[in-house]
Amino acid sequence: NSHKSVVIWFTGLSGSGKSTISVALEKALYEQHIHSYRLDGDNVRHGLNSNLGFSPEDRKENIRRIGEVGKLMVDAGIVTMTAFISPYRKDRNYARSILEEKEFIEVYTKCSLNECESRDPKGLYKKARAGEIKEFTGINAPYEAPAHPEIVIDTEKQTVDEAVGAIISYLKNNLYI
Ligand code: GGZ
Repeated sequence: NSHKSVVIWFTGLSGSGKSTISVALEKALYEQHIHSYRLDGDNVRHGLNSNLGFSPEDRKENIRRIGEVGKLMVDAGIVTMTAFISPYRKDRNYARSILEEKEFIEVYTKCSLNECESRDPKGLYKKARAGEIKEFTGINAPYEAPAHPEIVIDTEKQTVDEAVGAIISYLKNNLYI
């Protein structure tokens, strides 16, 4: 099916729903015969970026490389989703800057720290509170919410299906798909 290639850049706290929503979006795009690919911790932090940790410098380099890979994937004509915390506005804006204006859609999965911490799917907030993980985003490392994201999903109120519906509508309304 025809589409414009684009990077759909998810940003939000750990546990805010980036992965869950991007996995569901990937399925919805597949069902519409749109060639998409998802970059996440499993296929990037364990491979290309396995030499990087969570210091501000390493996160910056993590995001820089993901942005560059996203750019290559857009060149290859693929709808690309990235699901990383990407806590620094400057780093996200760098990723935005290397793409054309319409090739970067920032999706903020908005969720309070309180709610993310109560979800704690991997028990990481608990560990961070116990001092077992240093520089954990939201606990002892910052998260800078986007000022002007193209899409905001309130994951405390919207279901996964509603979130996917909102993103698909955005893509249709703006003639990406
Ligand atoms: C934040 C951490 C940390 C620290 C390990 N801070 O919930 P998860 O497990 O699956 O998602 C988090 C993931 C964050 O990696 P990103 O590449 O998305 O981060 S960034 O964009 O800031 O570079 C979490 C796990 O890795 N994790 N240590 N200290 N998240």
